[in-house]
Amino acid sequence: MRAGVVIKASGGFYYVRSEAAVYACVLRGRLRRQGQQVLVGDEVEYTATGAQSGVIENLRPRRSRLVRPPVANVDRAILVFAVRDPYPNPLLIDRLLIQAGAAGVIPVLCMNKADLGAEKAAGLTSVYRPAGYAVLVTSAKTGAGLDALREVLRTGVSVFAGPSGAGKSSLLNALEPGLSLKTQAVSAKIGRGRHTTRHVELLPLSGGGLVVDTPGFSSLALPPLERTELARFFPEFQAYLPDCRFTGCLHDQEPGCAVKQAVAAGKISRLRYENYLKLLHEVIEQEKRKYD
Ligand SMILES: Nc1nc2c(ncn2[C@@H]2O[C@H](COP(=O)(O)OP(=O)(O)OP(=O)(O)O)[C@@H](O)[C@H]2O)c(=O)[nH]1
Ligand SMILES: [Mg+2]
Ligand SMILES: [Zn+2]
Repeated sequence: MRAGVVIKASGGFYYVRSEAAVYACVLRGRLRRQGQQVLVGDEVEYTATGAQSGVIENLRPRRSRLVRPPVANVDRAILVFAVRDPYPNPLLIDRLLIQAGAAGVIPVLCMNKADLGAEKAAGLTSVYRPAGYAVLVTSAKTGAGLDALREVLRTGVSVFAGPSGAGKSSLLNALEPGLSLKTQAVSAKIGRGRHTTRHVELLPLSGGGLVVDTPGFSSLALPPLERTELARFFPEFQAYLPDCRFTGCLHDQEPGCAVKQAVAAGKISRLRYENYLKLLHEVIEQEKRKYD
């Protein structure tokens, strides 16, 4: 039996890619009867029934699973924000970083449209790199930073996410002109692009790696978290957590909080800490709703 990856599902067929060829496969009846769900990104075993057709016999265990977009075995999330048009919202950046972390996916921040504001890109880089994140600065327009991005994407499966109009599809087109993904100018009136990207598909890059383009969004809820878990998703807090006076410290109003001391000493970005507090209160509200 051969092995491959499902790159697309459409019209009852699963398109399985294996050794640079693509097979339109159906599910073996046994799997269908079991109600087996097959996701884009699933690694499957199949038998070929023709040069371009086959039958899926087995699913390999999933390493991870994203709910939105629904993709299995994602290795990393490329979180694309523009330095402007639209302006980046740091709270949305932090939400996406937490969601990636909670889903077991490695986040890579990509500050795009650097041609429109190098200082803004540098400013955000100086917040997020010391916090422990990989940050790329790119321009789909000038090609700046694309080699570094290509290098990051070279292995495994990467999902592009971020607000509408940030340039996700443009970056992918610049990396791989053959993709011809639809892009759309950011509407001056509403300050953000219309959603131009729809179905989920893994796109192979000629330099290696599979990528998923997704439609942008402007707001996002946190995954269900306990209030005490949130700080775990702030890598730069980790070194200080053992020094808080109280176990279960939420790093809010508690005395003897080592995180707050680190913020006061300039060792943790105030922007990140303030976002932490906003998200903490959101998590607490969410918990209350759950137990009401
Ligand atoms: N100046 C400049 N413009 C860019 C850059 N990247 C993308 N754009 C423009 O920004 C607009 C939106 O780009 P898209 O690639 O469609 O954005 P997207 O993130 O895919 O948007 P959705 O699919 O709606 O989520 C287009 O008009 C692009 O030409 C860049 O690096 N610099
Ligand atoms: Mg797009
Ligand atoms: Zn604390």
